Amino acid sequence: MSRKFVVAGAQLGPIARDEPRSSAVSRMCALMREAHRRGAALVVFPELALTTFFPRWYTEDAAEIDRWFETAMPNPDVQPLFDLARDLGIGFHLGFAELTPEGRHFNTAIVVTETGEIAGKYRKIHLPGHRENETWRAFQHLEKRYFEKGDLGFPVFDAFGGKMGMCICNDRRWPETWRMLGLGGAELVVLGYNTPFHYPPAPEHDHLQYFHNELSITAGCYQNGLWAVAVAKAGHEEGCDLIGGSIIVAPTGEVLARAATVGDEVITAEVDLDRCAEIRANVFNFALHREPQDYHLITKPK
Ligand code: ING
Repeated sequence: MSRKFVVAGAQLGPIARDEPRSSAVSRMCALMREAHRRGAALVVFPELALTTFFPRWYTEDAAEIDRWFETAMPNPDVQPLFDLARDLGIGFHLGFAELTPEGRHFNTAIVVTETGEIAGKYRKIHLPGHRENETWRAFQHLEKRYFEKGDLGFPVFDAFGGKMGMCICNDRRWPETWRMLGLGGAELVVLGYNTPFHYPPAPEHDHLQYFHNELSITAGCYQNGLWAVAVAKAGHEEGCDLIGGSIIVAPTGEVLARAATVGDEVITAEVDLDRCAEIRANVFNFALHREPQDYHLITKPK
């Protein structure tokens, strides 16, 4: 049985600080309809897709921070997205800020199948940025302050006829992320990102942000023989320019689709999960060629 299907990336343009979740959700519903019109079985939304990228601001007010988090998933704000997905028979990936009943804060993503079940959940492990207010920066990047490190590992789960995995934004820059998912048997990895064009610690690299985005994802796909759909929250958001560059990448590392704007935009490509074998049975046949006994430095604790 063929394991070919169309996937869509639904890139989001800026979400304003005072933009209600209902507005972001209706924008995502419009993108989901367009993805469905193009025959997609799965549509991928960005990281933290319900609100503006709030880690760009410093606050010590716990109530203000918690305002950006979801205490249940689904919840009344996102229910229209779940309902539309079930009506259209399409699955989706959604990134959001998760506040657990125990009061723990995570940068989280889920994959929901066409029947509306949550098939997979991931909590971001590589949290970039800093903890304290660093006033020398044009904007803050306080993910280490507002989120805990994810505690679910890198799950690989059954969905859409294959093995799926997730990561989130900065995770994509770390080869260990992709190898963990590859070793876990993932055939398709979906992820969202919010990546500022300006990187305050090394502004001389600003012009390389799109290159580093593609370099990280295409390498991850090729070196682990898997597909990826990577989707941006993009555009000039509350004074901060976020890169677009959403892409769909094949196990060969080839980019099959790329966003052309920094706004709301759907990109699509047909994935064939059986094509992972071209890589996994040959150049990156882990059983035959990989030598973990020589890699001890890679997994040495800090
Ligand atoms: N954003 C950025 C990312 O990893 C960053 C942070 C930007 C790190 C540029 C290094 C260079 O894409 C998130 N949300 O992780």
